[in-house]
Amino acid sequence: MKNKISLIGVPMDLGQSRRGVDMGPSALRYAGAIERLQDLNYDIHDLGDIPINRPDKYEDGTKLKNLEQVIEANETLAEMVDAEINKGRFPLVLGGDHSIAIGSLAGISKHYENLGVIWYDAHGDLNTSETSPSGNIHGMPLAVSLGLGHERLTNLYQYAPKVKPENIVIIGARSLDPGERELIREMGIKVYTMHEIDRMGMSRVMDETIEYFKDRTDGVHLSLDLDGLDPTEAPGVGTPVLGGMTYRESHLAMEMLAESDLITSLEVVEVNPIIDEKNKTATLAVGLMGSLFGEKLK
Ligand code: Z70
Ligand code: MN
Ligand code: MN
Ligand code: MN
Repeated sequence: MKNKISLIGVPMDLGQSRRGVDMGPSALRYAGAIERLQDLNYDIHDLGDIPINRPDKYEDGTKLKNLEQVIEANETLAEMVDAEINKGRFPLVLGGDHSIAIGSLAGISKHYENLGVIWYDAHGDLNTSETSPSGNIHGMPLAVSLGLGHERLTNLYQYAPKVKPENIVIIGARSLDPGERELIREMGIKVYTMHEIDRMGMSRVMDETIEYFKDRTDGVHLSLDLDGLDPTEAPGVGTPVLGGMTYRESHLAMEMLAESDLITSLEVVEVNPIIDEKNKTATLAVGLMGSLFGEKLK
């Protein structure tokens, strides 16, 4: 892992309908994100939070919600991430709802021939404008990055696609819409559902994931959606889904990724302090960042 990290906050909640995820960057900062990494001797450059324009009226219904604002925020983010990688720094993006992965991946992927993506999430986020049951853009970023969906999203930062289906591993899925299942089948996307995690154990899931990425990718982006964890341990998320990955499984996953030295960028998304219990979820997220960045007990 590079020892220079650039931190970018994206206080945006417009990719879905529940307010509060826009406070994610504050909650993660308050939980000690920067100090945690400084204690591990990283050189952290905090670029602050990017400005987000709110719509005059929050959109609802099932068409793409707040499309203009989501595009604008993601364009800004893509430029910033791109610039930080050019300076030789590791981009760490704090969200915000998961629609910000569109901008992260747009800024990151042009630096790689074969960017691997680990999608740690209860959801597949593989909906398109056609298959989305909600119109929430946070349910679409992985499809968008594959080049599927609204043209202004897929072509953000003027290139598409950002990732290849064979370079994606989804971990923790337990809430997939019919259109998403079809896409997973059609494209042969590798998914470890909760069923597989239960059967195989997280240790083997991560061994396989690391082995899978080792030779085929030249960088790996970890997209960490806190709703991948069980809501008893991570209650402060917009869309809690029962039966998720535990605190211990998640720490093990991060520690194994740290050992593998494969991860080249990270985003932490969907922390909603409004519905959290005393910042429990942000604190958990910061702990996971500690493990990912090499924290050891001895
Ligand atoms: C559903 C949709 C989603 C995150 C919820 C939910 C998607 N599949 N993604 N929370 N992070 O509306 O597309
Ligand atoms: Mn997600
Ligand atoms: Mn999710
Ligand atoms: Mn740890």
